[in-house]
Amino acid sequence: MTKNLMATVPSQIRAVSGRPADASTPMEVWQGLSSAVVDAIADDWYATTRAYQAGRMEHYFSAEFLMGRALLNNLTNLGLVEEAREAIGAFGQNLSEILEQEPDAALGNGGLGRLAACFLDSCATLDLPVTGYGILYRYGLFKQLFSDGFQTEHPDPWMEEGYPFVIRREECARIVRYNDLTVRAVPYDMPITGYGTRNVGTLRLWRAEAIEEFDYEAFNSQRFTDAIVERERTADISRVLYPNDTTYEGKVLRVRQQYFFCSASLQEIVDNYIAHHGADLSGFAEFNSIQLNDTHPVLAIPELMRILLDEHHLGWEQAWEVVSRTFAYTNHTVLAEALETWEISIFDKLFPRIMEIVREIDRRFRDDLAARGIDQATIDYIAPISGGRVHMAWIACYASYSINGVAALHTEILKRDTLKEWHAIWPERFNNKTNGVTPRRWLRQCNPRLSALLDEVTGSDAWVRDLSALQGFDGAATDAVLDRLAEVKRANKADFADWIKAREGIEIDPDAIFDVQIKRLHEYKRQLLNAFYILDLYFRMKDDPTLVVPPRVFIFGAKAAPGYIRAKGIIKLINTIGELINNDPVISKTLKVVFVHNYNVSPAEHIIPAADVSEQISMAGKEASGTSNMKFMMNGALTLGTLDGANVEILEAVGPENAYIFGATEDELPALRESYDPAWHYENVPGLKRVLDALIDGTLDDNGSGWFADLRRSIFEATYEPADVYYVLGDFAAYREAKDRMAADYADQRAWQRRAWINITRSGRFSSDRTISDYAKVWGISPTPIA
Ligand code: CR1
Repeated sequence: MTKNLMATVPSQIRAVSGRPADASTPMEVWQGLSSAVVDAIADDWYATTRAYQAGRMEHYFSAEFLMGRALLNNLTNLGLVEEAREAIGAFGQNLSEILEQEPDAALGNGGLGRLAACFLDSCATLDLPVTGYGILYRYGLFKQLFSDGFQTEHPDPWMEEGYPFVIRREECARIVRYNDLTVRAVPYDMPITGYGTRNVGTLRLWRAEAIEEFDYEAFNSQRFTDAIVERERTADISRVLYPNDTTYEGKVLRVRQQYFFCSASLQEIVDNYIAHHGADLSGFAEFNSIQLNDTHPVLAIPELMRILLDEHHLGWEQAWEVVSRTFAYTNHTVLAEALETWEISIFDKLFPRIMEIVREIDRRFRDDLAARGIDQATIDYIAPISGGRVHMAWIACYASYSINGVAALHTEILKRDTLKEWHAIWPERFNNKTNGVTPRRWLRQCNPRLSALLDEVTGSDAWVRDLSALQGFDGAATDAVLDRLAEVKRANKADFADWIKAREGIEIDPDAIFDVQIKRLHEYKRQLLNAFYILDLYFRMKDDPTLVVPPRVFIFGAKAAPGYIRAKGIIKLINTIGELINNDPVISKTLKVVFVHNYNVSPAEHIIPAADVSEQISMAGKEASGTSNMKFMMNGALTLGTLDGANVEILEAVGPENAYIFGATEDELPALRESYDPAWHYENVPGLKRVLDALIDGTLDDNGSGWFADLRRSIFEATYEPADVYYVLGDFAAYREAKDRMAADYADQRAWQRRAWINITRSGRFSSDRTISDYAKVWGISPTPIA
């Protein structure tokens, strides 16, 4: 059982700091309290690991786990928040301040990585035998600062000061071999607690280390640099997360990373199988299944083939039979850039044997499909090797027993479009798993006021483990409850205003509408559309000072991939519009623009509980699911969005009267595009001319970068893609109408609160517990509680 923190915390802090708890720094208090939490769960963690190893297990392979902070999450799950507060309060420390000491474990880019983190939380809560496998990046996603409104990137050495929530398991180290390099993979395990259970799951993150610390010979003979070169080349493998979810750089290193964690993880899984079920690996898939989170871990497929063929001497057919019953693949995007392919030369250089296996998979694939009567053009298109490149998604589709998309619409697009050739041959492999988010972090933990209200209204905290239970309280929205809901939101907004003042130096009015768009910066997500609206509203107010405009704060948070100049241009544009508006003595009384720098998991925990409006405005068909839309809904914000990704299902859940849906739909777009002329919209749609001209007429200053003119060109000129490829001007009028209407509707606070309530009570199907229960069926695993 969990230990008494009152007793353990002071000694843990002393052990960390080497001085009395009341003389320790806040960072040391965080370290000590965190160690006390690890101490409290250690026995249960060990018991859970043992219990899982013997049965059927699911292994979640992902290059990204965007975990965020761990301490409060663990305290929340273990029901120890108050006890921790007291334990450190006893020597004058304040829990909220201590929690702020913790760095975010930003081992992911965005939605894909955060989804993996939510999934682990749900697996733990549901007592499911699932382990996550990834890389212990020394540098997480870059830290973002703004300089003159431009994004600058800075390293994020998140573990530098020590991090009690990962434990090095020296004894479980593995050797990973490349043609030109052999390295040690040392696992660091992170405990994953669940809510209302003693089970503690594991995230295993591999760190690359040199076989020998350094070449002593070289060092002794005064060749100091030579001595450490090899060590650094090895450390490169787990040095940095690729700060990019669309196009890739540093290809060889990236492929090395992918192979690194796949190989180490598989070695361990195979050895565990042998330890529990004997040396005959033909039964491997009875006890193991591996989920491939996008294409980044697809090298696990040829690597498992290699292990089975070369180390355990199975025949090809037998090995392939095992492999094709082991893997399942999730696709997370329809953007062509993200279907990874690699030059054959990279594989030849790094691991010729893996390449040989891929060639054999390709050869047999071609025979297999020819025998099925598939035409040669199709075979050439979806073969594992084509055009001198290895196609990771095609290998995944061929080897996997299950292929899924992440929202109903996305899965339909995969079947109809992105993966249609595969669907035609193996329709039974395809299934949908609409994403979800954990209500522990994204409601219980980040919104204690709303949580308390839900406990009160529902009579218990059962909703934290079963969010769908809230649906039964649709009708509980009496005036008294709605008054409370309004108080909760108002208090959250006031807290957020304080946080923003301290963090960004901007004052905002808690009574204004908080209208939020937080997500990676990408053209398809259309932050530009939002920016155009704001600028247009500014001009409308300038032109007509009598115009009645509800007070609003437009809040953004977004990182752009460092090489994605156009995305960086949009950041600069929003910051420049913000400067214009926030410094205008009249307009700033009604409007403010806030760009939260270095957006990450923990800022999201401050922003989401305070939001009124959730901007989900991607061009229809492009956002595979979205997950912030779910977090906002759970916290009582209304969706302003297109019929894209999971918005479609949110709309289904809440009904059209409780969301604002606008714009061209995915099935309308092809026809609309045929006759689409951005220039016509520019001339004829109210507001657009002024906004687009402001990009080049001196109204907005891009500091000579030329980036605003480039944004304008992207709207009018076809380059390697059609003009305004994301239909920003096409949807502008509908967006403006919906957003104006929404702002006007806000005035009727009672009606607004009622709709917010419905959003909260209907959010049950967007709990990652529901998603994971669906996956558990595909995985063939069942709850394995230790208590
Ligand atoms: C999608 O863009 C989705 C997450 C999680 C992202 C987003 O819509 O919610 O995955 N895809 O499924 C991605 O990052 C590389 O692809």
